[in-house]
Amino acid sequence: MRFSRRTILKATGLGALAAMTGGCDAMGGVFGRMFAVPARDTVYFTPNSKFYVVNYADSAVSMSREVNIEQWKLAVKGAVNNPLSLGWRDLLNRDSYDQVATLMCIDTLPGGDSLGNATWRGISLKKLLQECGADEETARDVIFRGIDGYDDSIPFKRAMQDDVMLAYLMNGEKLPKEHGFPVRLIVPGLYGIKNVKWIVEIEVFPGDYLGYWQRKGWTDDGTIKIFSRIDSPGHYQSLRGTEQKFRGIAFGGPNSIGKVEISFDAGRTWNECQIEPPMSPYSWVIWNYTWRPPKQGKYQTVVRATDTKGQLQIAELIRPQPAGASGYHTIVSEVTET
Ligand SMILES: Nc1nc2c(c(=O)[nH]1)N[C@H]1C(S)=C(S)[C@@H](COP(=O)(O)O)O[C@H]1N2
Ligand SMILES: [Mo]
Repeated sequence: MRFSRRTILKATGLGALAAMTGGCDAMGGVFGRMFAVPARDTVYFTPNSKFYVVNYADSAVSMSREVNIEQWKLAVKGAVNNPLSLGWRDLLNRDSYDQVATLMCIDTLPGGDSLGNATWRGISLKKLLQECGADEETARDVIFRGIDGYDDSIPFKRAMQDDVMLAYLMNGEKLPKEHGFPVRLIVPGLYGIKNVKWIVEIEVFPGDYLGYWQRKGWTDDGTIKIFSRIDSPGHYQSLRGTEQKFRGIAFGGPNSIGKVEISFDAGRTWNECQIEPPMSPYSWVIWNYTWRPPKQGKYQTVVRATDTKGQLQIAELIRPQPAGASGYHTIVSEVTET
Protein backbone atom coordinates (compact mmCIF):
# COMPACT_ATOMS: atom_id res chain seq x y z
CA MET A 1 0.00 0.00 0.00
CA ARG A 2 1.00 3.60 -0.47
CA PHE A 3 -0.57 6.85 0.54
CA SER A 4 -1.27 8.93 -2.48
CA ARG A 5 1.02 11.91 -2.37
CA ARG A 6 0.58 13.39 -5.81
CA THR A 7 -1.09 16.46 -4.44
CA ILE A 8 1.57 16.93 -1.78
CA LEU A 9 4.23 17.20 -4.44
CA LYS A 10 2.08 19.61 -6.32
CA ALA A 11 1.32 21.70 -3.28
CA THR A 12 4.76 21.99 -1.74
CA GLY A 13 7.09 21.74 -4.72
CA LEU A 14 10.63 21.94 -3.46
CA GLY A 15 9.43 21.53 0.08
CA ALA A 16 8.63 17.92 -0.66
CA LEU A 17 12.13 17.43 -2.00
CA ALA A 18 13.48 18.94 1.19
CA ALA A 19 11.51 16.41 3.18
CA MET A 20 12.87 13.55 1.17
CA THR A 21 16.49 14.56 1.31
CA GLY A 22 16.23 15.47 4.96
CA GLY A 23 14.41 12.26 5.70
CA CYS A 24 16.52 9.97 3.57
CA ASP A 25 19.78 11.42 4.75
CA ALA A 26 18.69 10.98 8.30
CA MET A 27 17.40 7.48 7.62
CA GLY A 28 20.50 6.24 5.86
CA GLY A 29 23.05 8.25 7.77
CA VAL A 30 24.39 9.46 4.45
CA PHE A 31 25.82 12.95 4.69
CA GLY A 32 27.77 13.07 1.50
CA ARG A 33 24.99 14.46 -0.68
CA MET A 34 26.07 17.70 -2.19
CA PHE A 35 22.79 19.16 -3.32
CA ALA A 36 21.37 21.93 -1.26
CA VAL A 37 17.79 22.14 -0.12
CA PRO A 38 16.22 25.58 0.23
CA ALA A 39 15.02 26.81 3.58
CA ARG A 40 11.33 26.58 4.39
CA ASP A 41 9.18 29.39 5.74
CA THR A 42 8.20 28.86 9.34
CA VAL A 43 4.66 30.07 9.93
CA TYR A 44 2.06 29.84 12.66
CA PHE A 45 -0.71 29.10 10.21
CA THR A 46 -0.32 27.12 7.03
CA PRO A 47 -2.22 28.84 4.21
CA ASN A 48 -5.01 26.61 2.90
CA SER A 49 -3.47 26.66 -0.56
CA LYS A 50 -0.22 25.21 0.83
CA PHE A 51 -1.73 22.77 3.29
CA TYR A 52 -0.72 19.17 2.53
CA VAL A 53 -3.35 16.87 1.02
CA VAL A 54 -3.40 13.11 1.52
CA ASN A 55 -6.13 10.84 0.17
CA TYR A 56 -6.16 7.07 0.07
CA ALA A 57 -7.03 7.28 -3.58
CA ASP A 58 -6.89 10.01 -6.17
CA SER A 59 -10.50 9.17 -6.79
CA ALA A 60 -12.85 11.35 -8.71
CA VAL A 61 -14.95 11.56 -5.60
CA SER A 62 -12.21 12.83 -3.36
CA MET A 63 -10.64 15.27 -5.75
CA SER A 64 -13.24 16.71 -8.04
CA ARG A 65 -16.76 15.87 -6.99
CA GLU A 66 -18.95 18.89 -6.40
CA VAL A 67 -21.09 18.36 -3.33
CA ASN A 68 -24.65 19.54 -3.76
CA ILE A 69 -24.91 21.23 -0.41
CA GLU A 70 -28.70 21.44 -0.49
CA GLN A 71 -28.96 17.67 -0.72
CA TRP A 72 -26.05 16.84 1.53
CA LYS A 73 -26.89 14.98 4.76
CA LEU A 74 -24.92 13.84 7.77
CA ALA A 75 -26.43 10.80 9.50
CA VAL A 76 -25.76 9.93 13.13
CA LYS A 77 -26.77 6.36 13.89
CA GLY A 78 -25.86 3.11 15.64
CA ALA A 79 -25.99 2.78 19.42
CA VAL A 80 -28.01 5.98 19.89
CA ASN A 81 -31.54 6.56 21.17
CA ASN A 82 -32.42 9.23 18.62
CA PRO A 83 -30.74 8.80 15.26
CA LEU A 84 -30.28 12.12 13.53
CA SER A 85 -29.89 13.46 10.04
CA LEU A 86 -28.35 16.91 9.74
CA GLY A 87 -28.42 19.12 6.69
CA TRP A 88 -25.98 21.94 5.93
CA ARG A 89 -28.19 24.58 7.55
CA ASP A 90 -28.70 22.43 10.67
CA LEU A 91 -24.96 22.22 10.97
CA LEU A 92 -24.47 25.98 10.63
CA ASN A 93 -27.24 26.68 13.14
CA ARG A 94 -25.50 24.76 15.90
CA ASP A 95 -23.13 26.37 18.41
CA SER A 96 -19.66 26.52 16.92
CA TYR A 97 -16.20 27.27 18.24
CA ASP A 98 -12.72 27.93 16.93
CA GLN A 99 -9.74 25.75 17.68
CA VAL A 100 -6.16 25.94 16.48
CA ALA A 101 -4.82 22.46 15.77
CA THR A 102 -1.96 20.87 13.86
CA LEU A 103 -2.84 18.04 11.50
CA MET A 104 -0.12 15.53 10.71
CA CYS A 105 -0.08 12.51 8.41
CA ILE A 106 1.16 9.22 9.85
CA ASP A 107 3.30 8.83 6.71
CA THR A 108 5.53 11.80 7.62
CA LEU A 109 9.28 11.07 7.74
CA PRO A 110 11.66 12.83 10.12
CA GLY A 111 11.89 16.38 8.85
CA GLY A 112 8.93 15.76 6.53
CA ASP A 113 6.31 18.10 5.16
CA SER A 114 2.99 16.32 5.63
CA LEU A 115 1.74 18.46 8.47
CA GLY A 116 0.11 21.84 8.80
CA ASN A 117 -1.45 24.13 11.35
CA ALA A 118 -4.83 25.83 11.00
CA THR A 119 -7.68 27.44 12.87
CA TRP A 120 -10.69 25.19 12.51
CA ARG A 121 -14.27 26.19 13.19
CA GLY A 122 -16.90 23.59 13.78
CA ILE A 123 -19.30 21.97 16.15
CA SER A 124 -18.70 19.80 19.17
CA LEU A 125 -18.95 16.09 18.45
CA LYS A 126 -19.62 15.45 22.13
CA LYS A 127 -22.73 17.64 22.15
CA LEU A 128 -24.02 15.99 19.01
CA LEU A 129 -23.53 12.51 20.47
CA GLN A 130 -25.19 13.55 23.72
CA GLU A 131 -28.16 14.94 21.80
CA CYS A 132 -28.52 11.64 19.96
CA GLY A 133 -28.53 9.82 23.25
CA ALA A 134 -25.43 7.79 22.55
CA ASP A 135 -25.54 4.70 24.72
CA GLU A 136 -22.55 5.04 27.02
CA GLU A 137 -22.96 1.47 28.25
CA THR A 138 -22.55 -0.24 24.91
CA ALA A 139 -20.61 2.35 22.89
CA ARG A 140 -16.99 1.47 22.38
CA ASP A 141 -16.00 3.25 19.17
CA VAL A 142 -17.36 6.01 16.99
CA ILE A 143 -17.01 5.37 13.26
CA PHE A 144 -16.79 8.16 10.66
CA ARG A 145 -17.50 7.44 7.01
CA GLY A 146 -16.50 9.67 4.14
CA ILE A 147 -18.33 10.02 0.86
CA ASP A 148 -15.24 8.55 -0.87
CA GLY A 149 -15.65 5.22 0.93
CA TYR A 150 -12.96 5.96 3.51
CA ASP A 151 -13.66 5.20 7.15
CA ASP A 152 -11.96 5.25 10.52
CA SER A 153 -12.91 5.20 14.17
CA ILE A 154 -11.88 6.69 17.48
CA PRO A 155 -12.71 5.33 20.93
CA PHE A 156 -16.05 6.58 22.27
CA LYS A 157 -14.27 8.01 25.32
CA ARG A 158 -12.00 10.05 23.04
CA ALA A 159 -14.98 11.17 20.98
CA MET A 160 -16.62 12.57 24.11
CA GLN A 161 -13.76 14.98 24.86
CA ASP A 162 -14.33 18.68 24.23
CA ASP A 163 -11.53 19.09 21.68
CA VAL A 164 -13.04 16.75 19.07
CA MET A 165 -14.66 18.84 16.38
CA LEU A 166 -16.69 18.47 13.22
CA ALA A 167 -15.06 21.29 11.27
CA TYR A 168 -16.50 23.27 8.38
CA LEU A 169 -14.21 26.32 8.28
CA MET A 170 -10.44 26.25 7.82
CA ASN A 171 -8.49 29.43 8.55
CA GLY A 172 -11.72 31.40 8.23
CA GLU A 173 -12.62 30.02 4.81
CA LYS A 174 -15.18 27.46 3.81
CA LEU A 175 -13.47 24.07 4.22
CA PRO A 176 -11.74 23.55 0.85
CA LYS A 177 -12.92 20.63 -1.24
CA GLU A 178 -9.63 18.75 -0.96
CA HIS A 179 -9.69 19.12 2.84
CA GLY A 180 -13.13 17.60 3.27
CA PHE A 181 -15.96 19.98 2.36
CA PRO A 182 -18.56 20.18 3.76
CA VAL A 183 -17.37 18.71 7.04
CA ARG A 184 -14.40 16.80 8.47
CA LEU A 185 -13.25 15.46 11.81
CA ILE A 186 -10.52 17.19 13.79
CA VAL A 187 -9.12 15.05 16.63
CA PRO A 188 -6.14 16.87 18.13
CA GLY A 189 -3.17 14.64 18.90
CA LEU A 190 -4.19 11.77 16.62
CA TYR A 191 -2.62 11.26 13.18
CA GLY A 192 -4.39 12.43 10.04
CA ILE A 193 -5.81 8.97 9.33
CA LYS A 194 -8.33 9.55 12.15
CA ASN A 195 -9.34 13.00 10.85
CA VAL A 196 -11.92 11.75 8.35
CA LYS A 197 -12.91 14.12 5.51
CA TRP A 198 -16.20 14.45 3.57
CA ILE A 199 -18.13 12.87 6.47
CA VAL A 200 -21.62 11.65 5.62
CA GLU A 201 -22.12 9.12 8.41
CA ILE A 202 -21.25 8.81 12.07
CA GLU A 203 -21.97 5.50 13.78
CA VAL A 204 -21.76 4.79 17.49
CA PHE A 205 -20.41 1.25 17.53
CA PRO A 206 -20.50 -1.40 20.27
CA GLY A 207 -17.21 -3.05 19.23
CA ASP A 208 -13.65 -2.24 18.26
CA TYR A 209 -13.91 -1.10 14.65
CA LEU A 210 -11.03 -1.34 12.18
CA GLY A 211 -11.01 1.41 9.57
CA TYR A 212 -9.53 1.64 6.09
CA TRP A 213 -5.85 1.79 7.11
CA GLN A 214 -6.24 -0.56 10.06
CA ARG A 215 -7.51 -3.25 7.70
CA LYS A 216 -4.18 -2.79 5.90
CA GLY A 217 -2.16 -3.23 9.04
CA TRP A 218 -1.76 0.33 10.33
CA THR A 219 -2.30 1.41 13.93
CA ASP A 220 -5.78 1.84 15.37
CA ASP A 221 -4.41 4.03 18.15
CA GLY A 222 -2.87 6.78 16.04
CA THR A 223 -1.30 8.85 18.80
CA ILE A 224 1.08 11.34 17.21
CA LYS A 225 4.74 10.93 18.16
CA ILE A 226 6.83 13.95 19.09
CA PHE A 227 8.18 15.62 15.95
CA SER A 228 10.63 18.44 15.30
CA ARG A 229 12.08 19.96 12.15
CA ILE A 230 14.76 22.41 11.07
CA ASP A 231 13.17 24.75 8.52
CA SER A 232 16.06 27.13 8.04
CA PRO A 233 18.77 27.22 7.04
CA GLY A 234 18.28 24.47 4.47
CA HIS A 235 20.30 21.27 4.13
CA TYR A 236 23.72 22.09 2.66
CA GLN A 237 22.93 25.77 2.44
CA SER A 238 26.23 27.59 2.52
CA LEU A 239 26.51 29.69 5.70
CA ARG A 240 28.53 32.89 5.84
CA GLY A 241 28.90 35.17 8.88
CA THR A 242 29.48 34.94 12.60
CA GLU A 243 25.80 34.58 13.56
CA GLN A 244 23.48 32.01 12.04
CA LYS A 245 19.77 31.95 12.82
CA PHE A 246 18.20 28.49 13.01
CA ARG A 247 14.44 28.16 13.06
CA GLY A 248 11.83 25.46 12.80
CA ILE A 249 8.81 23.79 14.33
CA ALA A 250 8.17 21.17 16.99
CA PHE A 251 4.95 19.31 17.64
CA GLY A 252 4.07 17.16 20.64
CA GLY A 253 0.87 15.55 19.34
CA PRO A 254 -1.41 15.10 22.38
CA ASN A 255 0.92 17.20 24.56
CA SER A 256 2.51 20.62 24.16
CA ILE A 257 6.21 21.09 23.62
CA GLY A 258 8.28 21.93 26.70
CA LYS A 259 11.78 22.04 25.25
CA VAL A 260 13.59 22.03 21.92
CA GLU A 261 17.32 21.37 21.58
CA ILE A 262 19.72 21.63 18.68
CA SER A 263 23.06 19.89 18.19
CA PHE A 264 25.84 20.80 15.74
CA ASP A 265 27.88 17.67 16.42
CA ALA A 266 25.52 14.88 15.37
CA GLY A 267 23.86 14.69 18.78
CA ARG A 268 26.87 14.56 21.09
CA THR A 269 26.12 17.92 22.71
CA TRP A 270 22.84 19.86 22.79
CA ASN A 271 21.87 23.53 23.06
CA GLU A 272 18.47 24.70 24.26
CA CYS A 273 16.43 26.69 21.74
CA GLN A 274 13.97 29.48 22.41
CA ILE A 275 10.34 28.51 22.01
CA GLU A 276 7.70 30.99 20.85
CA PRO A 277 4.36 30.72 22.69
CA PRO A 278 2.07 28.13 21.05
CA MET A 279 -1.18 29.22 19.41
CA SER A 280 -3.09 26.56 21.37
CA PRO A 281 -2.43 23.37 23.34
CA TYR A 282 -2.96 21.43 20.09
CA SER A 283 -0.62 23.45 17.91
CA TRP A 284 2.99 23.13 16.88
CA VAL A 285 5.44 25.61 18.34
CA ILE A 286 8.09 27.64 16.55
CA TRP A 287 11.64 27.48 17.90
CA ASN A 288 14.69 29.69 17.26
CA TYR A 289 18.40 29.39 17.94
CA THR A 290 21.25 31.73 17.12
CA TRP A 291 24.49 29.88 16.48
CA ARG A 292 28.02 31.22 16.33
CA PRO A 293 29.92 28.67 14.26
CA PRO A 294 33.38 28.10 15.77
CA LYS A 295 35.09 27.62 12.40
CA GLN A 296 34.52 26.69 8.76
CA GLY A 297 33.42 23.19 7.97
CA LYS A 298 30.50 20.81 7.80
CA TYR A 299 28.33 20.31 10.86
CA GLN A 300 25.79 17.56 11.34
CA THR A 301 22.91 19.52 12.74
CA VAL A 302 20.17 17.71 14.63
CA VAL A 303 16.99 18.84 16.39
CA ARG A 304 14.99 17.11 19.11
CA ALA A 305 12.03 18.08 21.26
CA THR A 306 10.64 17.20 24.68
CA ASP A 307 6.96 17.54 25.57
CA THR A 308 5.51 19.18 28.67
CA LYS A 309 5.27 15.75 30.31
CA GLY A 310 9.05 15.37 30.02
CA GLN A 311 8.93 12.76 27.26
CA LEU A 312 11.86 13.09 24.86
CA GLN A 313 11.32 12.64 21.13
CA ILE A 314 12.27 9.09 20.08
CA ALA A 315 15.73 9.03 18.48
CA GLU A 316 15.43 5.61 16.88
CA LEU A 317 14.83 5.77 13.13
CA ILE A 318 11.60 3.91 12.52
CA ARG A 319 9.57 3.93 9.31
CA PRO A 320 6.01 5.26 9.32
CA GLN A 321 4.30 1.86 9.06
CA PRO A 322 2.49 0.81 11.20
CA ALA A 323 2.35 3.45 13.94
CA GLY A 324 4.18 6.54 12.70
CA ALA A 325 7.87 7.33 12.13
CA SER A 326 10.43 8.37 14.69
CA GLY A 327 13.98 9.68 14.41
CA TYR A 328 15.60 13.10 14.53
CA HIS A 329 15.69 15.49 11.60
CA THR A 330 19.32 15.93 10.62
CA ILE A 331 20.84 18.31 8.09
CA VAL A 332 24.32 19.34 7.07
CA SER A 333 25.25 22.92 7.87
CA GLU A 334 28.18 23.96 5.75
CA VAL A 335 29.97 26.99 7.15
CA THR A 336 31.95 28.54 4.30
CA GLU A 337 32.95 31.80 5.99
CA THR A 338 32.97 32.94 9.62
N1 LIG B 1 -12.58 10.63 3.58
C1 LIG B 1 -11.25 10.63 3.74
N2 LIG B 1 -10.72 11.18 4.84
C2 LIG B 1 -9.39 11.19 5.03
C3 LIG B 1 -8.52 10.60 4.09
C4 LIG B 1 -9.09 10.03 2.93
O1 LIG B 1 -8.40 9.51 2.04
N3 LIG B 1 -10.46 10.07 2.78
N4 LIG B 1 -7.16 10.62 4.33
C5 LIG B 1 -6.73 10.76 5.73
C6 LIG B 1 -5.32 11.02 5.88
S1 LIG B 1 -4.27 9.70 5.72
C7 LIG B 1 -4.83 12.23 6.26
S2 LIG B 1 -3.20 12.46 6.62
C8 LIG B 1 -5.72 13.40 6.37
C9 LIG B 1 -5.20 14.51 5.47
O2 LIG B 1 -6.00 15.64 5.54
P1 LIG B 1 -5.72 16.83 4.53
O3 LIG B 1 -5.70 16.25 3.15
O4 LIG B 1 -6.80 17.83 4.77
O5 LIG B 1 -4.37 17.38 4.92
O6 LIG B 1 -7.04 13.10 5.98
C10 LIG B 1 -7.51 11.85 6.43
N5 LIG B 1 -8.91 11.78 6.16
MO1 LIG C 1 -2.24 10.35 6.67
